[in-house]
Amino acid sequence: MIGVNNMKKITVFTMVFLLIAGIAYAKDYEVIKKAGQYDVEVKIDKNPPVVGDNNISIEIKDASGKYVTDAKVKLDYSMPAMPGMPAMNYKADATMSGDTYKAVMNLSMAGSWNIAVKIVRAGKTSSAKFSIDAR
Ligand SMILES: [Cu+2]
Repeated sequence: MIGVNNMKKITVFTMVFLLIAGIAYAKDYEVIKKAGQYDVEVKIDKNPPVVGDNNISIEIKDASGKYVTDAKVKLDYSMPAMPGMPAMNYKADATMSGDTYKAVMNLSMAGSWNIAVKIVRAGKTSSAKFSIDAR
């Protein structure tokens, strides 16, 4: 028979296990890309990305590894036309927060999306492009 103390131990153990499993599961979706001379690290808080709001954080470093904090950063995200659906194109402006640029990307349907992170700095635009699969 399981006593009250053992029951408590099992409960605590289960809670710790679920917490660790939850943290592992909640790991951000990460993409590392080059945009011209810049190293771009994109994190999406939903993994996999979802239909609806996805919070994106973007870190940009220059060739010497220093954070770039004086750029204008925009997000273009699109889905090419498919049967019964015209091409969809959306834009979002990122805002600065510490060393990170943040934006919210609202995906209107599941499937493959093309994303371009556009970095405008000193009159030049550099882009990092990648695709995601939204669920
Ligand atoms: Cu579509």
